[in-house]
Amino acid sequence: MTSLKTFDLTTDGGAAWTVRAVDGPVPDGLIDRPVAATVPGEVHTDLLAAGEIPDPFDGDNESKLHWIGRTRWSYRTTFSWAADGNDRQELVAEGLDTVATVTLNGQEIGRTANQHRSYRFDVTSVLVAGDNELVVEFEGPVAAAEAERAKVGSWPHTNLHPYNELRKMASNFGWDWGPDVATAGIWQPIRIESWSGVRIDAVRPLAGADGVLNTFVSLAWTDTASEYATVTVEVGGTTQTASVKPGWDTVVLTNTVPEVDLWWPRGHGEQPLYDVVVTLADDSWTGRVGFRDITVNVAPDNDGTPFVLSVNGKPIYVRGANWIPDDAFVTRLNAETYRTSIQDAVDAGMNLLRVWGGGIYESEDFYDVCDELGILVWQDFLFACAAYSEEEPLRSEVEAEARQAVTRLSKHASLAVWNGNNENIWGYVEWSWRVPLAGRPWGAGYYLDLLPKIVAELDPRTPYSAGSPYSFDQFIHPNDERHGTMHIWDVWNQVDYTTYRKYKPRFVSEFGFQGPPAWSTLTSVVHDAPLDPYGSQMLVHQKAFEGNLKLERGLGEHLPVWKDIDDWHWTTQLNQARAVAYGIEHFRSLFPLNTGAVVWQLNDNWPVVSWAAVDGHGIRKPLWYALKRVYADRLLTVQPRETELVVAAHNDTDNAWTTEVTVTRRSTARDGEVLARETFTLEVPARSARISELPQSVAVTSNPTSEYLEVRGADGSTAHWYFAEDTTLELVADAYSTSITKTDGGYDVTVTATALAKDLALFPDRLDRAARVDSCLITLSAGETHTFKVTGALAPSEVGVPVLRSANELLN
Ligand code: BMA
Repeated sequence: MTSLKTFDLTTDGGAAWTVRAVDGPVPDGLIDRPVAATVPGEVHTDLLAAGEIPDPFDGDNESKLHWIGRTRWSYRTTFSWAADGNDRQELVAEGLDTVATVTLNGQEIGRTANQHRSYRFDVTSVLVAGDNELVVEFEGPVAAAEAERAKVGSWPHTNLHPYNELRKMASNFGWDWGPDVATAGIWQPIRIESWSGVRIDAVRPLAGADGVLNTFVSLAWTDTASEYATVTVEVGGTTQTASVKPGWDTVVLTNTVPEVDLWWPRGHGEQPLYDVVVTLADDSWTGRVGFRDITVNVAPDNDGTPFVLSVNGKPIYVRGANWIPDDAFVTRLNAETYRTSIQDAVDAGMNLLRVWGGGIYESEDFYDVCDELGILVWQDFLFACAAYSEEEPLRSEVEAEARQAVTRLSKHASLAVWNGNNENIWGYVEWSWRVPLAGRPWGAGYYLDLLPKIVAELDPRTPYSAGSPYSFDQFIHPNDERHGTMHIWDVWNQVDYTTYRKYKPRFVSEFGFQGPPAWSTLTSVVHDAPLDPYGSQMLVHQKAFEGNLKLERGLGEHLPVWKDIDDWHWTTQLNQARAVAYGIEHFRSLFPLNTGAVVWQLNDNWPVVSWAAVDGHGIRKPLWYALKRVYADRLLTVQPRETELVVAAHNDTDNAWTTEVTVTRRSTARDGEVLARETFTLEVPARSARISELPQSVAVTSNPTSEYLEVRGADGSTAHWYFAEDTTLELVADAYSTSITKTDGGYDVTVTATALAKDLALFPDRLDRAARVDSCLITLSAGETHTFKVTGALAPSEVGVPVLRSANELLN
């Protein structure tokens, strides 16, 4: 006999929770006073909802709320439970953040110290019929991390707090783009499971391109269970059944789906998904799989070490972005917010997101959307920019969390890479850790031994990489451009973005450049008067080391230093977009030597000046539009080679690309006189690149500051080349005229150029926070027209600088 009943203890399930500050640097009147709480949730959002604290994102509130991370918090609920005849009752906590003591009816039933795993406590002898009281008391996370450091020793880390002492999301303690809002709470569902006999403990359905699904079902039995259990797996019209002897903990069932439809990343095919249903008496499990094979080829070649991701045997050029937790308060995220943010990647032409190691093992919602939309996921294990103890108690926590994460996520069709850590191997090699480490282990045992073994055991169909960056050889510098994955951070931190062209990287898994969020996003939280990059609230929302300095130095010869705050905003947004696009055009021009670019970073977790393409309010920055252009399936770009100029064309589609290309050398002056013109037929086979040398007639000029190249494919593909940086380019100040017409729900803003108009951009959110526009960074030659489609309110008389911008007026 098997029976399983679930008793939901979340707020959604009807349980009423409170949270109370137990002790710590708590403001007057709050100590010991219960406040209504949401479960799953976290203390910051509870205090915010109760009106006990102001918005942590606003102004300079962040530092005023640091006491929360040093306070002990107690979550409490009471519930009535009726005996149901089952033998065993267990409290299942899917996620507790982080150092907690769990007490039921006054009796301690467990202690936890890992946000990244779930817990199951036997409460059979503690639960009573009638009223029960459940209390989960959390240590202040900052205090707990410091206490752990005092106890077991210090390991090198970046940023302020010793986040690497605890298994808790690193960026919750603050990062160079994120607020320090170290929090506590019951961040995942919590329930009581009451059962007899046998139940399903975990399911790992691993599907391959051969149509075979191997489903590993773990079972849990009570001591008295004596009857065989029947496990059934159904998928794609096939059914397999096994009869399992009491006490057996794992059974594997193999279903073969005939004529299976393969899952592909977007741009390479469809994303068929198959429901898997596992049943065992009245317990069941459902999930979805996609049938596909994924490999990463890192076998040395004559150029070094490639990093080629292949799906179903077909190499994939990776056009990706790094993903950080999508809200500093992750419990506010849901299926809808994930879908919106992942759509930002899809609409920009991306096919991969890298879930960065300072965040979380992403949610089912995240992976479900990626499975459906064909976005490959590279999941880091949660180690970032630090050394980590390999001793107890951390070691066992790492193993437990890794086993759970791999078990939970291995089913997803989109899961493409497990990666050991973010920059820790690089850190060991270059960041002066060896003196403070004094010979102690620092995490290599996880990345090179424990984690690959766990992946090989539980998810052998998914490739493993020891770190990012990594050269796939212990004796080669982990960030060597010739080998494996590379992070390019000298651009932004030290050198001009033209340095991107000095590299010939096999695969770039991080590179990026900062810019401010949308004006409406910025001014909703920064209230300095007057607004200034160095204003006190602005500096709260610029976390990067010497960030303002790097924004200014990053202008190089490209753009002039701003005259006022409006120009600051536009100039730095524009420079960010150009810098990253410059890098990607170069990387793609190296195909097939280069096999991927993963930009830092797609998203933000609050309103901030950062590397993100989409800001904390979900507004697409100019960078996002630049990414959409350079991540197009077919990219046309002009690149310098040794001594000549070439047109580099990368055709990342399954069809040959044939088009007439016209290259015109024109004047930047009014009417844009045509000085030379050449036409050639571009033929690029499927998934290939072609380099075409440009004829001297167009490639050479004796007037670099007043001429440019316009490259147009008959199929609409476009590229431009400038012989001089904007700071010396002779751009006409009033290079366009504007006309505005009302549409359903918005306006059409049509711009007509009378001379070269560079990087036209419209920012309707400056007039109406809710207004959005469909395009950005449009370059027009004299006579050309572009219509910006705006949804939202607009006062036509206000559509001028700073709402409508181009590079032209920055220079005049
Ligand atoms: C990389 C990332 C993050 C960081 C980013 C920007 O090192 O891995 O740690 O936020 O650079 O500095």
